Amino acid sequence: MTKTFTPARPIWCAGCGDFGVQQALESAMKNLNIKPHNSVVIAGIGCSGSLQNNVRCYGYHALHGRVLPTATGAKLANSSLTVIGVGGDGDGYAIGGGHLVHTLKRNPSVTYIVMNNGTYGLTKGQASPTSPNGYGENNEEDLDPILLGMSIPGSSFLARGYTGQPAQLLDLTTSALEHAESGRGFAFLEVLSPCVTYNDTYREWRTDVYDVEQDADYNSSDKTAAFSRLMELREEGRLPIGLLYRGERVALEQTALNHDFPPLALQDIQPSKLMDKYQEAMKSFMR
Ligand SMILES: Cc1ncc(C[n+]2csc(CCOP(=O)(O)OP(=O)(O)O)c2C)c(N)n1
Ligand code: SF4
Ligand SMILES: [Mg+2]
Repeated sequence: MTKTFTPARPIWCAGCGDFGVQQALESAMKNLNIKPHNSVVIAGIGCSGSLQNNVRCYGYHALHGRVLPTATGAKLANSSLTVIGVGGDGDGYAIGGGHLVHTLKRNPSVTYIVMNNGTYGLTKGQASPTSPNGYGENNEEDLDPILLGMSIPGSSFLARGYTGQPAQLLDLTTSALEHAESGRGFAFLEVLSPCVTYNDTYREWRTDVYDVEQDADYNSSDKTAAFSRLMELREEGRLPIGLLYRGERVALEQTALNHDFPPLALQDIQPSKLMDKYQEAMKSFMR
């Protein structure tokens, strides 16, 4: 039990953006008084996935690309738990891309932070879905996961931060956690988090980012207008950051759970006590 709460030291390269993501997450959890014994960080495979080793709460290293189904299962099993998914662009948008679509659609009250560095850092720099056309041998256009989220009617919280703007990143991380904590659904926060070893984008992202919070005309609660503006910004080669969309949708745990019973994790499910029910169920299958 003690070991569960003993964070390890980060193993990232000096200057990796992921340090900033961890800093923002830890500060936001502290500011919101989220307790270690009531929170879990579920991580994907990649450099970014090692974040769960470093944070003082429960941690789980999921199968590659399976952060979101694991996180959704944890939330449904114990809806009072703070569930935070973290991972990289390869984990979340390539092998895990289908799960992102369905989680945006289902809207469980889980926070998901993707450290987007436009590369597979851990495996030494192959192209990911967010790598630009021309990165290495990549000749495909890149995916914009925020625009993907905007196109899904069930999505309720979409934001993008940048590790080069740490104060805003802390605000966005706090807002994302608050959205999920208040049972309003899935909070998707993509963070531009440069890989200084295989794809050092600090210089270009510093000039490409466009902070919608400095734009008085940007309305993050009007999905249609926001979607259209984000498309325009993309065509202009800009990278929008800030709170990009927040709306009201019913959260998955409100509809998927039977609220007459406590959450599964809090029920007494000792197999020995359930033997009669088990045998009864087995008999019904044999009829
Ligand atoms: C099933 C499976 N396929 C491929 C791999 C190899 N692999 C390990 S991490 C990774 C991608 C990591 O990229 P990303 O999620 O962007 O994380 P980063 O290291 O950039 O933070 C891949 C393809 C694996 N571990 N398991
Ligand atoms: S290889 Fe890149 S993503 Fe991985 S720790 Fe180093 S800088 Fe970070
Ligand atoms: Mg990556």
